[in-house]
Amino acid sequence: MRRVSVVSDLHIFCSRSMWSSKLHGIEEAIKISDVFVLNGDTFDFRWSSSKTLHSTFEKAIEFLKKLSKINPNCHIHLNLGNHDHHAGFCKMLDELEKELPNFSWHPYYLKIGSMVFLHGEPTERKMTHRQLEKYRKRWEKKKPITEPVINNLYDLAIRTGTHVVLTRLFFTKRRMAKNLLWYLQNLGLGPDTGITDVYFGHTHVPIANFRYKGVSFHNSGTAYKGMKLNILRTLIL
Ligand SMILES: [Mn+2]
Repeated sequence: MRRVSVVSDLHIFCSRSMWSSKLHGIEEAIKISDVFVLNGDTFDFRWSSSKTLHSTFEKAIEFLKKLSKINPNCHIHLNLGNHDHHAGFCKMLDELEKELPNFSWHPYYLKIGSMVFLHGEPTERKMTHRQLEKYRKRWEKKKPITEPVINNLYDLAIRTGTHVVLTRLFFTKRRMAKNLLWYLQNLGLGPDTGITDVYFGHTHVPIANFRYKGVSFHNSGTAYKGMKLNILRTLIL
């Protein structure tokens, strides 16, 4: 029996993220877990205010090193999302994986037993894995946003709750579950292969145990200001 904790969308380096106030909870979870999954958009290289991307990557690597030292018996898995999938960063993660025995990274998904962990862009629409790869490539080419106007508009949307309202309208639970299953089916990880649980993020709205076609869906929310972040816990046989 392995104890698993999952968290997603910390958006570290983005000024809207309250990740540092969640750090204590994360550390405590690592202490009592055998597996800890960072489920995508852990780092935000698009909204980062640092001068160079490389210095941001280095800070991210330091953060991961610190987490992995908290409990050597806890394996840290980093799944990437659209905000932290970057070729330069991937190279550094390869090196880190060689250096740390209790750290692994996965560009798209992680499967442990009957559970699948993925960031969750395919919640948006029916997406094949090939389409997801293209989607990530487009994100990688996007320049960091430095224009204060756009940043302020986004801040306003978060503050007034518009972000949550729009997300709930657009991403109904059933629609998200349906799209995720379609993607997993395409990957060869459909419910017929024995998958029981899907952990995802990306949409920023927490979901606990939403059942659809025999599979349970879970979303841990986000560390964005004014929004909810749950560190999800489960057991794997
Ligand atoms: Mn995302």
